[in-house]
Amino acid sequence: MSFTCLKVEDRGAVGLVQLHRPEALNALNVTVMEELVTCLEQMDAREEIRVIVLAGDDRAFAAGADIKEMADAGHIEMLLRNNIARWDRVRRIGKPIIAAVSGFALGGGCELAMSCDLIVASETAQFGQPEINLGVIPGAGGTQRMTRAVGKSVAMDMILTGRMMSAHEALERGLVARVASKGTWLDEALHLASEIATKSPLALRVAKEAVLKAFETPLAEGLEYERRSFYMLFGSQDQVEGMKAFVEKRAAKFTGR
Ligand code: DAK
Repeated sequence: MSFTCLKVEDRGAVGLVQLHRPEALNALNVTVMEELVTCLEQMDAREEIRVIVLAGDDRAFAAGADIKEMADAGHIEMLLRNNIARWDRVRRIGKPIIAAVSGFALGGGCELAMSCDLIVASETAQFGQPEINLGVIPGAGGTQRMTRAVGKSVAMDMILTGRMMSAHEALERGLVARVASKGTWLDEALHLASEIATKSPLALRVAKEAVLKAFETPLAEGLEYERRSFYMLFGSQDQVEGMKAFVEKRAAKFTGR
């Protein structure tokens, strides 16, 4: 399938997906979201792709859901559009997704970045949940994921004022994993993705699931889940190869089996 609002390419084992609607700062209208989830699902299904990088451009990751598209919608229409179903599909992608954020990541854009597994930010990145200025609240996880990422007090500060958070503050608060310089943000994200792509695809998938479990289960249940997942990987060729390679002092070659 070809996409009108995405630029997509393979970089070895890394699938690079770039939102491409620059005239609207990559605002997430129905077309962008539908293309995005379709593309992510396609990459998830391709064995040769091991890690996905989701990016925007220098100026914006995404400045939110498309306000012009929502402005005249009523309650029932919003319900019937069922956009939330698309967001749920992002959540079900099994491969690691790195959000590479430069410029604005606002509203749904910030929520999209937080739906990814980790964020690499350009020093120019600005995160925010400005929905309060539009008379609404975040609708795709902002109140939940922001709170888990930065804690209640800072999340309240962001969501009740609609203020923006700089990349450095986001790093300090734990919202992003790494900050890169203005000219290198995408390369840094791709480099990190390539490094992760050398690991066992099975172990990556299971590790992602286990970390995400931490948000949804009590500790004892999460520990039990982790233990079962750990044992399960001893049924994989990748575990045999990984440990054998260590003993033989060579780099492991993981196949995902
Ligand atoms: N929607 C539509 N168009 C947008 C946009 C947006 N979110 N953000 C920017 N644009 C458009 C502008 O209208 C402008 O288009 P033209 O007027 O030139 O045609 C163009 O992008 C360039 O923007 P500006 O001229 O405003 O550029 P500036 O550098 O002056 O300002 C800005 C940049 C990012 C500060 C400003 O554009 C801005 O405040 N944008 C809105 C940010 C915002 O409020 N974002 C939150 C949107 S609400 C849901 C799930 C999620 C959501 C909703 C439902 N469901 C599951 C149902 C999420 C909601 C949101 O994200």
